[in-house]
Amino acid sequence: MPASLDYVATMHGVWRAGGIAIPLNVSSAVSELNHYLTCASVTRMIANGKYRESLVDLCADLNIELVSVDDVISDTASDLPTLVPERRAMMLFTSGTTNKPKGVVSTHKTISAQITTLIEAWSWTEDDIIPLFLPVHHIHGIINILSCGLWAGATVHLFAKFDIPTITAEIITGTYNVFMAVPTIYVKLIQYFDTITDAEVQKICDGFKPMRLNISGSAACPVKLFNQWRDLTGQILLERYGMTEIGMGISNPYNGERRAGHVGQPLPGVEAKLFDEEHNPITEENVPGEIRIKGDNVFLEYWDNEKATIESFVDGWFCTGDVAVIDNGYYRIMGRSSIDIIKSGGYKLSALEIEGVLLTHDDIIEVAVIGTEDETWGESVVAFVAVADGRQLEYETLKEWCNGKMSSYKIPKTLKLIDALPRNAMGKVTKPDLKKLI
Ligand code: MCA
Ligand code: AMP
Repeated sequence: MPASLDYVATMHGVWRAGGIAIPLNVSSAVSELNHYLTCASVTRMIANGKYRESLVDLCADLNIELVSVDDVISDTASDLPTLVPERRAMMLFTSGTTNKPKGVVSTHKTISAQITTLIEAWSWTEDDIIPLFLPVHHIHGIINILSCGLWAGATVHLFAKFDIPTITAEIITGTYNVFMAVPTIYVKLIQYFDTITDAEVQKICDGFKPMRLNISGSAACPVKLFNQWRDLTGQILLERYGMTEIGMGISNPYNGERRAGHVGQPLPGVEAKLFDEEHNPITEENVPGEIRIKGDNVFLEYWDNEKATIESFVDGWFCTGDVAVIDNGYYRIMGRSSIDIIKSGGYKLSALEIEGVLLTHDDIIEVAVIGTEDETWGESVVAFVAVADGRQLEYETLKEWCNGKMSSYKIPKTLKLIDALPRNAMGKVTKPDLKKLI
């Protein structure tokens, strides 16, 4: 379900009944859903309308009971179980450096910690009104906006998608006092300003001006964007850093200096430290290391994947794979330790997962996927492909072939045909060499 009252009722129903809620992406391809449902051993799928229709065959194949919200919603509450905070509550699928996304399991305790931290740090109150137009199968939409809003008794306006004219119409009338989005959304708003009159732009910027808070996160906010947004709206963006496995970890302050290009300091209740490759903590400023996190906000486990869970912790610290420095007291993210993780439009993508799909194409014999810098999307997906002798491959044909095999944001935006992929002496593809070819 997209963001809707049915979504909220279902999520809370599953939680109160002691189940594990697994919110899924409404625009997933069937093969992606198949992986999530099988991996998570899902027993029951709740979907409405056209989404329900499209799931009939898949659920039948996987022996999953498919019901609509109306089938399960009731006026009279049954006796509900008493839940211990350690009970598993939610599983979100996230890409990593393995081929297929993994299920990140959080407990009621994890979720409560993630929410209460933000309520305190960002001064949520019941007077807040916020739009939710981000997808509701990720932390940003589910925890930072929806759950914090409900916990605080605030008002959350639910939108099934990010539709600029609809949302800006509300902003003009001063409906909202808090706004949270990924950097791509701010870029898209600024691009939209080029398509409307100056007077209309002014009205929208005047709607942003009195808000108490504008937040950017899920991907790096370029300094240029930070400055553009301040010049247009007077809003000093609060940038923060998070991850599916930890919720939010590090944030610029609500009161105090919000520094462009930096993500601030650990949130209340969250321990963060940088470590070098030998697992030694780094204490000096401006020395890069991996961000590691401890706290009640950290997830319980990767579902049914003990090996991955064990490997992602060292001495009780969760290893994020993000590299940062501390620069004059604030964390500054330098990038990720793996070239195979791409952040595009705020979505975390696995190059290996996309390569796995492309390799099923009859004409493709070799493929390597990388992310390149992109002003709108943060990073954009590029596929280097070697085709079989005598075969041709056009970008448009490949794009069409990809439809239905992966969500649209994973489909490569650029195709580079190449005779053979560059490899090192060990035969491993050297992706940094590919970056130089762009
Ligand atoms: C879509 N398109 C893209 C991409 N996505 N092109 C390049 N790169 C992309 N990533 C293309 C489509 O193929 C289509 O092209 C056209 O853009 C419109 O597609 P549509 O899906 O309608 O795009 P949109 O609605 O404008 O989507 C942009 C979006 C969306 C609203 C920014 O990407 C989004 O909601 N992102 C947020 C994801 C998020 O919530 N991440 C948080 C994860 P054509 O027309 O040619 O077919 S949680 C997280 O990261 C942690 C915990 C954290 O810190 O928050
Ligand atoms: P996800 O797995 O979708 O939760 O994505 C989490 C990843 O998003 C992190 O590991 C970071 O690489 C990235 N990320 C989130 N917030 C920021 C930020 N403010 N700056 C840079 N990267 C970020």
